[in-house]
Amino acid sequence: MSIAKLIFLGGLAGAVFCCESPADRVATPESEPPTAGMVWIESPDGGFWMDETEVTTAQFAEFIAATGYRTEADSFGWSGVFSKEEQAWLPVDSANWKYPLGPDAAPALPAQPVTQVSYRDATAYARWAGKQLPTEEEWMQAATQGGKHTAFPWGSEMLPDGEYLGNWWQGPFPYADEVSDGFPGIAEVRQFPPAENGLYDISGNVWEWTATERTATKESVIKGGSFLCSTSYCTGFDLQQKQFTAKDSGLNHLGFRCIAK
Ligand SMILES: [Ca+2]
Repeated sequence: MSIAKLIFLGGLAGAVFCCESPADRVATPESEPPTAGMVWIESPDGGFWMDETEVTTAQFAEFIAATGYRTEADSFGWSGVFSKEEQAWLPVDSANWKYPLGPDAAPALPAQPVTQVSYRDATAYARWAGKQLPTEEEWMQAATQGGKHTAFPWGSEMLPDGEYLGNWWQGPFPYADEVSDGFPGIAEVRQFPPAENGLYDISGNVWEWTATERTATKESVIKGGSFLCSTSYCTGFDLQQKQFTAKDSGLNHLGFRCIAK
């Protein structure tokens, strides 16, 4: 299985949305971030604010209500959902940010990370919020605590003292999830302790879009892994891992968080 191999039909959501640009703001540790719930990340070129959690369904709903933005999944009329029964990614009609598993399943909880958002959707949200997506390098700067911990936000051990500190898949993917971390699927944000710099869920739960592109294919780098990542497959929750995903992909294990400079 490779999420990058999913074929998502072309076409752009013809949405119009409000455009608040970061403008002239220059972020410093003493400055006010554009919204509450952001943490300061030191970096060699001056630092930036970063959302302490992945953008939630409730936050994305505010954006939709304020702008009338139409996501690419809504425009296409379907989106990608992983089926444990089929052990494959399937196109599901009317799956979207509000109903990430499709209209016949439960809606997303307000405190879940929003999913079924394309790169365009994520950047539209970010612009509306006066923010932007992090580059892969910025994401890594934040996730590794300034390079101190290169494998996991908390250090080099996957399970310090045997404890799960992120939401992923235990056991052989995609056959059996042993749910040793307590979450059989997506989890609401803040279910695990934050990293030293205050970021939650930077490893696991949902993959996160970055602003970095693989030039040859125009795909975007995604980071952090998800509840579908296991040591038997992609190990995406290891900070050194990444995947490349088509920009118009909507998937029920892919979300984002923003930064502000
Ligand atoms: Ca899990």
